[in-house]
Amino acid sequence: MTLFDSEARAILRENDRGGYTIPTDGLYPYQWNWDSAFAAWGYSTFDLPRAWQELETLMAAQWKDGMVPHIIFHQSDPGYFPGPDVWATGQTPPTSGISQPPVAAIIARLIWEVDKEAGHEHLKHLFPRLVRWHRWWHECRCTAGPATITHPWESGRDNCPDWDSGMAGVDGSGVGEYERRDTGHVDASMRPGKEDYDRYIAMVQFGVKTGWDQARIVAEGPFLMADPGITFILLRAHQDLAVIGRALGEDVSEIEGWSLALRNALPLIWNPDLQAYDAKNLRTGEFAGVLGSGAFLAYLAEAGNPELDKQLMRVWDAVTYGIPSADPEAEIFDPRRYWRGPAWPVINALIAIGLRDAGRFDLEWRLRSETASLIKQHGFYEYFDPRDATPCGGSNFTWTAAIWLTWAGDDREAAEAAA
Ligand code: 2M8
Repeated sequence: MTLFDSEARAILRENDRGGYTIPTDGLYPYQWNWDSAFAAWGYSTFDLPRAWQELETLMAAQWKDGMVPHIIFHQSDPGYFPGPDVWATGQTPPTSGISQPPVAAIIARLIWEVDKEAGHEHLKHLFPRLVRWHRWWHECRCTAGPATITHPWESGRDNCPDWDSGMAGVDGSGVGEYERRDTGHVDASMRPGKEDYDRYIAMVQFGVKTGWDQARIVAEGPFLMADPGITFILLRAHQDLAVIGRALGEDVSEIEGWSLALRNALPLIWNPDLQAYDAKNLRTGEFAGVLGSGAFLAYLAEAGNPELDKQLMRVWDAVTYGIPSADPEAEIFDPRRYWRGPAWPVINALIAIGLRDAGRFDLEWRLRSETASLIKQHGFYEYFDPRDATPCGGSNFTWTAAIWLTWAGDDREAAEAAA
């Protein structure tokens, strides 16, 4: 075990709040949906029972309609805004009113593969819950074909240029006074602007006004965009959930049906002008017209193609470290601002799973060594400037530690030398 491995483990332990793990102390003091799934993957390298517990705590917050919320506010913390009183969802424990990228089934399968026998009972417990969540995605968010989001925060790639066109249609002028907390923890130049926050809060206030009626939010809400990132994650997650179901002897035909429907919808998010998958504003019918890292999650769902390969190599070769979250050759590129340019180790790990599955080991290795280099130079930060590795956002970050333990820290050369 290297020093980095022990440091990564220590970060998970320090961020453990008893059954759930926060992303980082201060900036994000609650349980976040996909962060928690990545934490579980990290624990699976040294504490399997704790890995399963993390997923179980997450799924225990599932709503009656099947949605698994993006934040679970186990205990109140004035250091984060917007907190449970702003979301006002009436859930116990309090939660937010939107979801987040459904990586849990992908990660449940990975953890189960570490020890299938030990995982069997846990999977039996999780499977029906995951099926209900995936059904929620299919019925509440995939009605137009691809997966859609009702708030940029639902995408997990919150401040991406992908959402600019949808954000432009949101009126944030009447949200009233509020005090942001994020800029008290992190340099404001690395976070979204005030106008962005006004709009984020306007969308939350709309949800509250409908009593979090998801059908109304989709039909009438201020923001609705098709998200390539979630589409590919959900597609991969459907496939992995079907694998889990088959292993448990369950009938998986419904899941296979969701999977097929989603794959058939992929042409709807292919933008021929961009020569890539693209987000689409479903309120106007227009493509976002910007290349973001969500497009490259196609590799996770075996949906890559030669045109996308060209785009991948163009944006990747334009920087030094990993896949940038926005196109470095586009005007909107902002290399240190949250999701508008930086490289995110966690997104690199997801893309890498797809590259590895497709046998593209050289690309996977390049992505892994560049990601490892970011962490080795500066530690377990939330995101990094892809040109010069400047660490950005929160430190001692759970998902960065987790992907170090599960992927980035794997030293292929040492393993080859030892073999
Ligand atoms: C970021 O999002 C939260 C809102 O959900 C925020 O900025 O306050 C995103 O990077 C999101 O993907 C992530 O899950 C969360 C916690 O790491 O932080």
